[in-house]
Amino acid sequence: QEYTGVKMEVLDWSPAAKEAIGDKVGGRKVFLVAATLRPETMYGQTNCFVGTGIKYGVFAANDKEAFVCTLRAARNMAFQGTITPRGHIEQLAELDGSKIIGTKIHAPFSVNPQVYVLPMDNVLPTKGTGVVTSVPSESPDDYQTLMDLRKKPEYYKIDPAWAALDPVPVLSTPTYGEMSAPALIKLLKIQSQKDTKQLVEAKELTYKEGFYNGTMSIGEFKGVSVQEAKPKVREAMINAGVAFAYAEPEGLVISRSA
Ligand code: ZZB
Repeated sequence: QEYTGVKMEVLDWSPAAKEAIGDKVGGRKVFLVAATLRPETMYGQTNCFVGTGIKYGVFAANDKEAFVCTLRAARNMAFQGTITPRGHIEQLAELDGSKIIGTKIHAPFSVNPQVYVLPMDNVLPTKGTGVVTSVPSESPDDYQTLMDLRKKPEYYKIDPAWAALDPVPVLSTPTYGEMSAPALIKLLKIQSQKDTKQLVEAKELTYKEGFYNGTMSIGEFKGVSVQEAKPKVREAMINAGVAFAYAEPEGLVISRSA
C-alpha cells in the first residue's frame, strides 16, 4: 500500500504528554505522522485520531525533527530512508495513545490549520502509522466517531471544544452530493462507531464514488476530477515539505508485529 505520510506539527502538548516527554526530544520539532490514502481530502481535516490503547513512540527522524507513530511504522520509515540514518531507529520517548488526547496540532493544507487529537475505538495498531487524520465529510468512520464524541464527551474524556469543528466539504459526487460520509451514515442507518460492518461498506461506497465520479470543490484543483487531483495534491504536499511517501509492506511486517 502506498500511503501519504502527513506531518502534523505539535503546537501544544496535552499536560499528560508534556509530562511524559519532558526534555527527551531535545530541540527537535515534533510531528504526529498520519497515514492517508486520500491526500486530496486534506483540505477538510477537522481533527486527528489515535487509539487510546495503542503505544506510540516519539522517534528521531533526524537532528531537527521527531515523529510520533507506532514502532512498526517507524521501522518501515527507517527502511524507506524517511527516518535517518537508514535502517536505524532511535526512540526518544514512549506515549500511550490516551496521553496524546487533547494535544493541539497543525493540519497542513486544511482550511482549519489548528486541530485537536481525539480518541477513536477502531484505530488499528497494525495499519499505517496508528495516527489517522480525520476528514468527517468524506470518511464515514471519521464522521461517526466525531458524532459519538460530541454526544458523549464525558464518557470519552474529552473537552467538547476539541470536537467543535464541523465537517468541511472537499469534493462533490453525483450520488452523495457535497458530503459523502454523512450521507452514507444516514443511508446505511449507522448509529455508532461500533457498527463496524456497515462502516466498512460505507467506506467502500464512499471511496469508489469519490474516486470515479468526484470533482474537487476546494483548493488549488477545484473543478478537477478527484482521480486527477489526488496525485497532484499529494505532490504539492510533498513539495511543501509537509508530507512524504510511506509504503506499507504487505504481509511480512504486519504479521511479525501482530
Ligand atoms: C484521511 C481520509 C479521508 C481517509 C477520507 C479516508 C477517507 P483502507 O482503505 O482501509 O486502508 N486509516 C489509516 N490508518 C489507520 C489505522 N491504523 N486504523 C484505522 N484507520 C486507519 O483505509 C485507509 C484509510 O483508513 C486512511 O485514509 C485513513 O483515513 C484510515 F475521506 O485518511 B484516510 C472513504 C474513506 N475516506
